[in-house]
Amino acid sequence: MKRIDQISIKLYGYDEIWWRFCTLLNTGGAHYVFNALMLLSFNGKLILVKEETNILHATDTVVPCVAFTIHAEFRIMTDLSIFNPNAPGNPNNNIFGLPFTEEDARLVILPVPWEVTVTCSAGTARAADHIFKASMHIDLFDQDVKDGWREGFFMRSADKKILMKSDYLRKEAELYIDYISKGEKIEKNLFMCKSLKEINAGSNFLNNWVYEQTKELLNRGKLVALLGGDHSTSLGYLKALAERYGEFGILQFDAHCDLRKKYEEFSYSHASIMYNALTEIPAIQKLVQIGIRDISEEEWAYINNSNNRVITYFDKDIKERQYEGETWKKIADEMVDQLPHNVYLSFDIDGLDPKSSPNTGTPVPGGLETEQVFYLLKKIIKSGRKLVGFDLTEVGTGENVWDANVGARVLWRLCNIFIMSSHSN
Ligand SMILES: [Mn+2]
Repeated sequence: MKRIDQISIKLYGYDEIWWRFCTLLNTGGAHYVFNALMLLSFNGKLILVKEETNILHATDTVVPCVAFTIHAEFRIMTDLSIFNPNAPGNPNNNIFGLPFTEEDARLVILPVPWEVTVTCSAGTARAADHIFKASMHIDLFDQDVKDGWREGFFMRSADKKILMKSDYLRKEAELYIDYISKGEKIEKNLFMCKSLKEINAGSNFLNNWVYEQTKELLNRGKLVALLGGDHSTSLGYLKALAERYGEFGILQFDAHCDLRKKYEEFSYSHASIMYNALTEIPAIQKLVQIGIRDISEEEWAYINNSNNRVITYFDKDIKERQYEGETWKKIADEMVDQLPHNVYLSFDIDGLDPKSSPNTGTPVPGGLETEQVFYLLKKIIKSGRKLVGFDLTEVGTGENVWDANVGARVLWRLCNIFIMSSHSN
């Protein structure tokens, strides 16, 4: 621990460097102080501050600064020299048993405990807690990204108020879905009208909440992963990303198109996430869907009228091409070519074969294998494209730990791939 009396600093430009410096002020990392020269290390990079030249130098980026004086106490950053990555996961640490704080972590996972509009079986609102427990059993060695975790992964705890709101509205939604599924008219029943209004207002609230949370994390320079909850939860994050990056494309692994306009009269149903994203966010240039095996007539028409904004690789077509001798490499290369430079990954776990997620909300036979998916993601990064964010949604919570185990392992690989992408672009 080193004590420094005072710090204040003003900088021009380079938000990320500025944020990193603020993080250092808040959480630590000052290593040497000699008069007006300060050496800081952060994420393995050296930041050098010199008063006399008013220059902040971080690796190869030079940022002009107007002035600074020093006045603060620094804590030492997460010290990995005392952390044994080969030991069993410590549940007193954070996700994957890692010892990082949010401030120190490069990648922050935001759980969104929400499942108001799920169709068949509920449970995914509690997936993050189950995944957290299952994540303790993961070995911290990734063959593709060996030291990715050293940059810090951190998961926030699930917001209890959001979960309570989801539970309450879910009960209303169950009654409502039961009512309309029998062909009853909503207008005839005042209670159902009121329920529908409340659910749609709740979804609006949730979308704004996710937007605010993710925007704040992005502004602090974090890599952000969203962990559902049902698939509707990512809309606010997509809006925050559009503001930050401008144009981007979505790569969606899913059994369903999620292109329904107002499914069951819910404005923000899990079955409408991609329809809503494409409608409300013009910055989304392209949607590439993979593994789809459940589609309505309305969605089929939407895709065909989308002017190639939506490209859908149906599970049936992928498999038939493979049965005819085409390789996954060839098909994956073609998928990569469809994507623009910035890519957001929306990973609905039901895109995988249901053996991987038997308790997901709306399981459908068929689907993708985990390694098939990771192979494609690595190809996207090798192509020079940039992963700007991802969500993992619809992970079920059954009586055994299988769904959470798969969810944790998929999340681990995705976090590492996200780090890999952040280095290569
Ligand atoms: Mn979905």
